[in-house]
Amino acid sequence: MPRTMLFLMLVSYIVSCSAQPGRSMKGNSSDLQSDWIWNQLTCWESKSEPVQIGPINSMWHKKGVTKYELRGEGVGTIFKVDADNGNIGVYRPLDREKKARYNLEGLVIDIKTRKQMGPSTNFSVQVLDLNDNAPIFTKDPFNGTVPEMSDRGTSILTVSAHDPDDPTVGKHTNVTYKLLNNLENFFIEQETGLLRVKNPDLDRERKKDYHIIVQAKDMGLDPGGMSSTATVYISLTDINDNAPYFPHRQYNYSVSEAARIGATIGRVKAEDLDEGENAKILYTVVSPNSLFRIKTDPRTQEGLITIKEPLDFEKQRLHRLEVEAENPTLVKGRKYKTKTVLIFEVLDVDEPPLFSRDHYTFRVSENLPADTSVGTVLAKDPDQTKNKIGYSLRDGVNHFKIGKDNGIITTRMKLDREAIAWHNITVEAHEVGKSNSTSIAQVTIKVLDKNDNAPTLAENYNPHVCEDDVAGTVIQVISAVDLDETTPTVRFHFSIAVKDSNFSVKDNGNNTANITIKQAGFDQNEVSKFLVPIIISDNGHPSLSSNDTLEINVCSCDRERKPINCRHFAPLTSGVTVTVLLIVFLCIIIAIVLAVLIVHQKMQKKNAFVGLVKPPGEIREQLVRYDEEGGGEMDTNSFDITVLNSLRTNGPRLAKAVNCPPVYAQVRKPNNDMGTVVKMKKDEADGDRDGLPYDTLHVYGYEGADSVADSLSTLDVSSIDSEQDYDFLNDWGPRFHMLAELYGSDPCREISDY
Ligand SMILES: *[C@@H]1O[C@H](CO)[C@@H](O)[C@H](O)[C@H]1NC(C)=O
Ligand SMILES: *[C@@H]1O[C@H](CO)[C@@H](O)[C@H](O)[C@H]1NC(C)=O
Ligand SMILES: *[C@@H]1O[C@H](CO)[C@@H](O)[C@H](O)[C@H]1NC(C)=O
Ligand SMILES: *[C@@H]1O[C@H](CO)[C@@H](O)[C@H](O)[C@H]1NC(C)=O
Ligand SMILES: [Ca+2]
Ligand SMILES: [Ca+2]
Repeated sequence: MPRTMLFLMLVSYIVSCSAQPGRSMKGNSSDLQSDWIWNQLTCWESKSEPVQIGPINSMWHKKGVTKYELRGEGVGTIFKVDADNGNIGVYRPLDREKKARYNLEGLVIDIKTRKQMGPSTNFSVQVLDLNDNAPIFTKDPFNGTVPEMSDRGTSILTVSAHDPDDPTVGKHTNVTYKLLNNLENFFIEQETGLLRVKNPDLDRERKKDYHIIVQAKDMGLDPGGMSSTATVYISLTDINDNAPYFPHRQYNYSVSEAARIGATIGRVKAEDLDEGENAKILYTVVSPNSLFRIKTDPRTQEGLITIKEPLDFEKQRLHRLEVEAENPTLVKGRKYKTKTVLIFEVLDVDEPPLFSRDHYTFRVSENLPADTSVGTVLAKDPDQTKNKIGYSLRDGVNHFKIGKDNGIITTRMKLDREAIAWHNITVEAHEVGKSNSTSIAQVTIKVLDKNDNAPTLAENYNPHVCEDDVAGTVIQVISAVDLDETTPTVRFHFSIAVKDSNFSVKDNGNNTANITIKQAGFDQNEVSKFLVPIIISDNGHPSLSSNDTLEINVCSCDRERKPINCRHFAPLTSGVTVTVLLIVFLCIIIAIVLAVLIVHQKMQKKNAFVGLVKPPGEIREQLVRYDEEGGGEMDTNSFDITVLNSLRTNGPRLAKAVNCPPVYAQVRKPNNDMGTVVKMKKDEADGDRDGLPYDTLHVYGYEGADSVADSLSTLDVSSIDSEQDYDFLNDWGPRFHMLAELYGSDPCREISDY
């Protein structure tokens, strides 16, 4: 038995594909029952032709009766077993890097019964490594940066490669690195793959990008082995190692003198070989007291030159400007400045004429004859050509003209200060022979006053004297106005034109005067009005004066000198006040109301208002008053006059008067007691200027016998007999004209009837 085993082992060694003795000779006798005998089975990868890797043997095998069979991965394709002797063959190339070990099962099968004989055995086939893989770089390409001018040995980056072969076998995965180009600038540590700078003078401004090929090889430093390459891109980063410089010593510019303040009039550029932050440039003007400014255009790093003050060709034609440029950051640890000169040539621009002043103010007296000189304006051509200047007026040509060549403004007519006190005109200057270059100036001409207007009364005075005024009473304070300029020194003097025994004019010395009564005892029945001529003069040189006449009415007055009755009243002239108009208006309203009342009553049937009289609660107060009418027609005997007298002495409280001109003046007076009463009431009414025209009904209320109009009470009116009863309205004056027309008959016929 041991002899057989030794033999089998020898056979196994011979048929193994292993070329390395001792590796596969490991005996396996773990199977205590010794049912199976086999050696460790191994196979080299990548064998292209079939190989036998060794037998498996079982006690149960009987030649011709049983056969060997395999189960497991790759059985039938990769692995096949000889049915008689148990030899295992490999029929396909293996790849250790894909699968390093195959697990298989060996069996013994009875050929006839196809039954398994004895136990099976598990065994494995191990794939042996060959160096069939080159190292693989982890990246391709590698990118790295390093500042320019870096010292020798400055590390840039580490490349690395991985070898998939079996690291336990030889130097199959022992990778080393080397550079295939750029050996003068860079080197690589062969074991670690760390790439470093070799040349310390790498200059970004000369060459920025480097393209390096790096090789990775296995088998260590031994010759041979497998290799691969990768690319490394190295980019140099900038350091500030270049100072800016101006390509030229001098730059020339032309600039119009019309250039606006703040406008860019030129650009200058200092070059800097660096980039980004290191190429930023700061410009400064170094010429003293310059009217130029320079600043950096952040986009282009150019210097933009602007002006602080306007350029003037006529003043200075050339400007020299020294400019410095520098990096704001240090250049290789130091400050460097560079300088250049900019020359600006100012170009002439045709400028419009320039007035000696923006605004002229002249003074001229009014009333001077035409062609009086007012003043002179002056304009000049600011350009070198010094063109002749022509003048014209833009407005004010009605009153003024201007000398085309000399700018002298003269009047075209007499000026009237009282019409236009200020003339604001515009003068235009243009260069002769050119239409497009004009400029203007404002001219204000003040017209000086002359005393050419006499003073007049300030208003239409309407004074009156009262019959019981005493001597010395001031009946009116008058003042005056003057169209001429009224300065504080202007004085008006008042005097009476014809010496008068009744009135005097006393000048108060403050541009007013008092009209005073000299002697008392006026009676309007004697003289109803006075005309007092007054002279008003001013203190101009020469003095001017005017004649005015004051109309003074004589009136009977109450205790406060309020006129009650004046024979003469100022006619309604232009001096009619609003109050008077209002009163007239009220009178008309009353008349209309009255008319409406009458018409209304006329339309009532008699029996309709008979009923009205009796139930007093339903009658308005006005109607009750009508009911109080006095004795009525022919009832004079029973009429008590004292009642009326008491009413009279109780004052104007009841005597509400129409504040109208003497409308009752023409009423024909009945010649009995009632006539007296009515006259009295009428006088009261006439005299009471403040009263409202409420008295009408009162008068009606006391109408007595022989009334021409009969009772005016509307309660008594019948539509038949009232036809002719309103003729007296014609006599009531113009205020009742409308009523008279409505209800009266022809006044002339009526008068002839009396
Ligand atoms: C590396 O650099 C190359 C060339 O400069 C470029 O095409 C590539 O995109 C870069 N790769 C990376 C990962 O930056
Ligand atoms: C003219 O100018 C004067 C002074 O500037 C001014 O007081 C006056 O109101 C002006 N008159 C007119 C009509 O513009
Ligand atoms: C003028 O009249 C006013 C009152 O109306 C009086 O105060 C003044 O003293 C009078 N002037 C003279 C000079 O009498
Ligand atoms: C002054 O008034 C009286 C009446 O009061 C009159 O007779 C006389 O003519 C008047 N004198 C003058 C100058 O009007
Ligand atoms: Ca640089
Ligand atoms: Ca720089």
